[in-house]
Amino acid sequence: MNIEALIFDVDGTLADTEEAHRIAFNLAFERYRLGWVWNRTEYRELLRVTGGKERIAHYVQKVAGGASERQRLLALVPAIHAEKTRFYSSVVADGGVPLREGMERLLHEALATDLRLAIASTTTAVNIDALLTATLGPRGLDMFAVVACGDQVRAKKPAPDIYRLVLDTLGLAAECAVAFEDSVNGLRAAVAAGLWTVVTPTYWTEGGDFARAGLVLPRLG
Ligand code: XBP
Ligand code: MG
Repeated sequence: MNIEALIFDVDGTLADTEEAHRIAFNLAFERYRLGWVWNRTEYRELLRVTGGKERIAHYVQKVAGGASERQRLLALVPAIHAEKTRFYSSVVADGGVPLREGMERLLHEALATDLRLAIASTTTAVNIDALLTATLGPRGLDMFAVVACGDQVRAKKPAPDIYRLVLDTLGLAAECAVAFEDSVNGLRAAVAAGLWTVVTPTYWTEGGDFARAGLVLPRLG
């Protein structure tokens, strides 16, 4: 089978974004006077939970003092996450987060050889729009035939749903595409969807079990 499309994860793969996410989470927690601060060590652990809303809810379960406080905080999660997304997308829109080394060249070379590009991410659409526009210009989003992300699927990574949605939308069998990921959760999702996967770990994901990757590289540059 010929490869007809490249499917990219966003956070950690297209760009090393998690420090910017971490700072945005902490700014939102401060805005809501929660007294929470996620340091790098704790955030690295929390990244095992994919999805920002799910990550905050997971943290609430750990720190809530009792049932009523837990319910009160869980009810606040969507608003806290919306505030976090405002902070994060404004930093990215201002050019605060570059693409990872070699990524822009790969994207342009792939398009030049008539491969289609797609995105399969857990983050929110507004974050992806901000990143692609800030790093690839006003037509950046148009480089991708499919952008599948966030709450478009019920089950987030490591479930294969987001990759299956991309393949279905592209009208391709898994054998006709290659996935690019940075994390164990992302690799599990791509492999479960039948995709041969390249993994380029970051500080946040290095040391994971990438045995089922087709190829593990420190970077694409
Ligand atoms: C990584 C994630 C996301 C980000 C935070 O997504 O799990 O939750 O950490 O972004 P990817 P949100 O699949 O692109 O690696 O707060 O928007 O979820
Ligand atoms: Mg990722």
